[in-house]
Parts: sequence; C-alpha cells; structure tokens
Amino acid sequence: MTTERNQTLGEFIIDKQEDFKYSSGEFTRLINSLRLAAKVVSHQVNQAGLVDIVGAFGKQNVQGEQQQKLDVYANEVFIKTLINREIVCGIASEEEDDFIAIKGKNGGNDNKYVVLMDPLDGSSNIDVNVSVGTIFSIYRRVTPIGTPVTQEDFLQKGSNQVAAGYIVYGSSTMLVYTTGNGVNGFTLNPAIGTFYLSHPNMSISQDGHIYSINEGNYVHFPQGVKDYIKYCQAEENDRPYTSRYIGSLVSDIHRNILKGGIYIYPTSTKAPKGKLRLLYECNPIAYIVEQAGGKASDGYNRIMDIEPTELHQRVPFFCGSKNMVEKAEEFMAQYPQI
Ligand code: P6P
Repeated sequence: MTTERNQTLGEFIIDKQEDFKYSSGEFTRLINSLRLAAKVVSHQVNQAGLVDIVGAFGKQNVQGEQQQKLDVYANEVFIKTLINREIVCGIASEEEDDFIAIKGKNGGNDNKYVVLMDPLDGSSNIDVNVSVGTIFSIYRRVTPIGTPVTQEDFLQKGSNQVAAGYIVYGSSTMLVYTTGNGVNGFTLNPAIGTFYLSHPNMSISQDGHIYSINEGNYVHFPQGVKDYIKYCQAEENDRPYTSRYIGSLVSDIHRNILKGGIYIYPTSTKAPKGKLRLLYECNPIAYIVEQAGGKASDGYNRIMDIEPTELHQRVPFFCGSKNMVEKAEEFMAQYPQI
C-alpha cells in the first residue's frame, strides 16, 4: 500500500537540485542548516509563554532597538548553526553591529556563500503572542574564495541574490523560499520535526484588496502616500480596500502573498529613510514577492536594483500585488522625490 504524502523539504531540495544554477552540495547543506535553526527557534517561540525567554534582554542592538530575549536567542541559534556546519564564509545580522567573517581551519575560507538575516523580525510582538518571523538572504561572495570576506561581499544589489526566504512562526511554522525558480512554502509538523511542501508555486494576484500600513503615522507620511491611502479608502469600483497591519513584516507579507495586497513602510518625518533595512528585510522579501509575480520598490525604483552603501541602511518599502504597487507609485510620482 503506498501512503500518499506531501514531499518533505529535504526531498524537494534534492528533487530541485538541478534547478539551482550553482548546483552544489554546499547550497543544499546551507538550506538544511537554516531548516534546523528554524525548528530550534520555532520550538522556543512556541514555548515563549512558558519559559523565561520573553521580555527585554536589557541591551539595545545597533539599531538602538531594545533587544528581546528571543531576538538574541534566535540570532545565536542561526549563527552557531551556520558556523558549526562550516557552510558559509560570512554572516550579517540585524542583531550584529558588523558582519561576521568566518575563518576556516586554515584561517581562510573555501565556502562560497554569505548569509544576511533578520533572525527574529517583529520581536516586539512576542510577549503579546503575535506571529513573528525570520528573514534570510543568500549571495555568492564576490571576493576571492579562500580569503576572509569583506564588506563588498555583503553590499550586493538584491538582484544578485541566489536565494531568499522567510520563516513565519504563526499558527503553524512555515518556511517559504525561492532560488529564482518560483516560491514554495513548507509547513512544519512539530510532532516529527519535518517540513512538508504545503504551498507549491506560491503566487500573488496582480490585484488585491488589502493594504498594510501603520496609519498611526499618517500625518508624517509623504503626500503621495496620504493620497494613496485615501484612494484605498474611497467608495469607488472595487474599493474601499481592507486595512490589515499586524506590525510583523513577515506575517503581513505572507498574508498578502496568499490573499493579494500591498505592504507599505514609507519615509516619514519620524523615519526619513523609512524603517526597514534594505539588505536583510527588503531585498529578500522583494526577491520572494517578485518570484511570486508581485513587485517591490522604494516608491520610485525597484528595490533589488538599489546599490547598497551600508550594512544596516534603511529604505522605504512598497511591496505586494503588482497593480497595487504601481498605483501607489503613480501617486508618489505626482510629487518631487525628497
Ligand atoms: P511600526 C518590526 O519591528 C518591523 O521591522 C516590521 O516587522 C513591521 O512591519 C514594522 O517594523 C512595524 O513598525 O513602526 O509600524 O511599529
């Protein structure tokens, strides 16, 4: 008797190995290490109410944000897992001031990939039991293999990404990633610790009826954003749209991919460059959403074309259903780009 079941993440990676242009066991081991770290963090996140792991860590990160204990924990789990498996030559993290150059046994490093990540995005939601997520972005290094990585290996345009993904720790834990051949989602069965393919070939509708933005900042927004919000709220055609904002980027993006919608974190007088970080939040999410058929810009230019200048640089972020992003860009174009 054959038992029909969904493919596991491990089987999927083997099955799709030839799709990955840099097909090498190293990449497979890299995704597998992220899978292990995701399971470890998921276990802790799902116990957050029971063990002394919620609440502030008592320090601030480079962003000046109060580090939550799970932030620190998740950061350590992903870094240790990647180092222990000797898969990458460098790591950058929202929780680390500078990038981490990983030295191999001989002091150099023959590994090809660097990982940039937000180990626990939306962490301020942890102690109110709202979904949080991990975001990761993978590049091939651009400096010579065998030498220590430099900042140049991390400051690459998003269009150079070889893979990107997120893990959403919600009602279930899901890992969603792309290597440039579409987007696939895997749901964790915690009873056996296995991720199963639950959302093959994820795609976002060209149009949507959900807009995600923190309207509490309305008075601080650029006029183009204010105009777009009023457009979303107008009683016309298929509008008004529904406003849904969880305060957790991964959760808002995941819902908008599945149901259609736009997420906007614009500049404001309080956040003159926006809040989200280009390298380990916007670029990986942009890669995933574009691979799902959507669009991601800073209101004017494609996110993945932006030439990075700093590890933790922030950019405005308009991301989701293609026609919704383009409508928002139309409103932005009516005013001079500040
Ligand atoms: P605000 C979480 O801190 C985060 O980086 C995203 O996950 C989320 O969408 C956004 O910031 C929330 O920011 O200013 O609306 O609370």
